[in-house]
Amino acid sequence: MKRIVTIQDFSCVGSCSLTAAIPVLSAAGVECCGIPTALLSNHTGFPTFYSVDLTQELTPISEQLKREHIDFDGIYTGYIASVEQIDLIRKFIEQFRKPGAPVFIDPVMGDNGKMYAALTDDYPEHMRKFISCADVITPNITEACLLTGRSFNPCPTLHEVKEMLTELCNMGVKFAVITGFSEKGKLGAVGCCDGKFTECLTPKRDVACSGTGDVFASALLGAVLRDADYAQALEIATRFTFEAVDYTANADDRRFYGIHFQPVLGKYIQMLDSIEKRSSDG
Ligand code: PXL
Repeated sequence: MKRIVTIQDFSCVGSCSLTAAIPVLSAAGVECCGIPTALLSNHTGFPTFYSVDLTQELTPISEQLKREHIDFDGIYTGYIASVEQIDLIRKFIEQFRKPGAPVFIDPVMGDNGKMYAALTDDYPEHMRKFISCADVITPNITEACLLTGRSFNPCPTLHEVKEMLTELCNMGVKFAVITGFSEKGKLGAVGCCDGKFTECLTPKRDVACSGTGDVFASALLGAVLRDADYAQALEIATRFTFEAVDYTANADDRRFYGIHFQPVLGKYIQMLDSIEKRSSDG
């Protein structure tokens, strides 16, 4: 069984970050260890939140894991609470990275043209440097604009998205993916690896729920760890995220704060099983 480590916050309520990554990667059959960067009562999209910063805990935890010779088949970062934490996590990656084990950075910074409330103005510049150590990154449109130094455009054309992807790959990333691209009433993700583009669009639902990007990134990593190629992984992550958003849009008990991905995890497992079937059939 593969074992990865994900470094991001634990938001008690909100179906995001660790509470999305751990179940999704577990459904992929991967042991998902979690190092929390902060403990929050609820994510920062709510009008108020209570937060405990865990910056001081990151180094002792990583030293302890080294002492026990624990290693990982992948490293995945999500919401990082400060620029100081970005530097500590870069060191963690340098120490724990191993050949063939992907480094996934989801550069969680904002959405709908706005940075998340708790992040500082110098954060995008630090994130821009940080992503150069990643194999895979998964910004949304807002984050891609921040990383490439563009002003926010909510509806970029496919051509503009491809330009941003090319710039992101030129920063050192192997597979760059931009989520939340929409065209002709459809919504999905576009990726670029070695100058080749891949995309998957699904019907658009009129619902915005937190955790969607975290579910997508976790599902993409799960598929890569199940030996999907990047294009297959992008398709599975997009289709699974659509199933979760669709379920959320139709749920009677829908609350504004979180994606209901849990009821459709079974569909994700089926999609992953089909990768192995496709490769054994062909
Ligand atoms: O889902 C992204 C996310 C993760 N973690 C925290 C957040 C957000 C988005 O608001 O506030 C703490």
